[in-house]
Amino acid sequence: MSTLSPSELVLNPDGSIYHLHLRPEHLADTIITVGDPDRVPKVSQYFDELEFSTQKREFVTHTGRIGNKRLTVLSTGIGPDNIDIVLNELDALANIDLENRTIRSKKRQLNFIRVGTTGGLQADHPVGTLVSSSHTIGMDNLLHFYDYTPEAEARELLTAFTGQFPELPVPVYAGKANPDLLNSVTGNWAQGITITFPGFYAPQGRSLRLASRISPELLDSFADFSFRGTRITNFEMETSALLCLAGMLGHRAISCSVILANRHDGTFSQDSAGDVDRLIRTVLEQL
Ligand code: R1P
Repeated sequence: MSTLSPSELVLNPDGSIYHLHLRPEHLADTIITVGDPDRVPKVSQYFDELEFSTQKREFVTHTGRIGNKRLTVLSTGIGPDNIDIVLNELDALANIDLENRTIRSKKRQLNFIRVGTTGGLQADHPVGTLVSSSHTIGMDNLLHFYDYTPEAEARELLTAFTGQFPELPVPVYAGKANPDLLNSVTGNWAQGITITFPGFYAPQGRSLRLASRISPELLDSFADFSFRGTRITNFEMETSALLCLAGMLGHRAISCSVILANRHDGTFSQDSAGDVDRLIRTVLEQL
């Protein structure tokens, strides 16, 4: 059996995985990912018991229990590049024997639930709307570095999207949420396609002092796209990487967000802390 070299599988002197600073026993099967490190205690405040916490760089981790359910909540920081680190390192904790540096034959499946903030696209989704992502379109480049073969429905979505928008400035990819996990978030959610961008400013059409090469008109016209009756609901910076990498690794993932900004009417939430807290409580109740 081949072993992973120290340069490939990088461990800290205490045996923890390099960036996240976690050992296998610190990881629950269900992992809530949040962008903001300060959002981790805002989730774990609802735990009945906190058993472990640590931080390295922007990666803050709390593991604990609500009732009998063991949960890990972990901050990823901003962007798909960080999701690359988080997904690979958490999967290594679950599915690689770190002492022998070998991949385990029996695989452990993890559940990932992103709890994030987002920009809404549709007129009927005001700030404060909760969104679950049924599908994702990646305008970031992360999955182009992997041998990613989307399933048939994601391929159809990609064909439809690139057919309607042939002048996109970058190559894109598509993926979908795990349907079983997606069905567990029910009730007052808007469900739709999430577009993930590799930046907050020019990639999402914002121009402060530097002009964006992606026109606001093109971004606005994404609101008119629909795939099998499902519209594009929101823009953010992690979902494509999370859903697609989790699927490739045999894990289950969904992305849940609250709309803090709405592109259609130019509004921003007057109570972002309250909106995020409502998202957290809704997800924890429905898990
Ligand atoms: C940008 O402000 C950040 O907020 C959104 C975006 O995806 C990006 O990470 O999500 P989080 O609030 O979860 O970080």
